[in-house]
Amino acid sequence: MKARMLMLAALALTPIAATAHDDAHQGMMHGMMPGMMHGKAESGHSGDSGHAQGVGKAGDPKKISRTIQVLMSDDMKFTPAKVNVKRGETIRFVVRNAGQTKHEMVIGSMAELKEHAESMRKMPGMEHDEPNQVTLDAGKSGELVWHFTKAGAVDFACLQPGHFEAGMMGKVSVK
Ligand SMILES: [Cu+2]
Repeated sequence: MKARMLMLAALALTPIAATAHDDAHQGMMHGMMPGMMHGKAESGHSGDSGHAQGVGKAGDPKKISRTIQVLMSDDMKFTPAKVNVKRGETIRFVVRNAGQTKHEMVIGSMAELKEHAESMRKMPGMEHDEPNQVTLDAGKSGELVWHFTKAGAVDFACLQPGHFEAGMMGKVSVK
């Protein structure tokens, strides 16, 4: 009876040992994972933040690299519609609405701008006071200070209802 108990105990121990081994193995794997995860998380993070910061961020008005004049007109155009900047530059856009209707300059990714234009269509008159945009009544001038942190293309558009759809957009090429 005792021997049988021991046998059972021994049999019972075998799977436990195997499990323990697996656990240890997994533990080792797990021990390796943080490094792997870290690398993965890091690249994922930089990818994410790269997406989020891909267009740059609000610039410090005290650290202006250059000023660029931008004209907005009723023919649904930004002049210039193509702007070249260097990576790391903080640009002060001095924007003037030369038209008879309200226009705005909004900086963002094309996906963000499309989404924003969509909600503007649903809720006309929806006004924002965000650092990535300047909304101007006819004849008014305003400023937009933007820090271009990443090389690539950054889009801008007028999201007044119908304007984006009419092609009122431009592109900043960051090199
Ligand atoms: Cu417009």
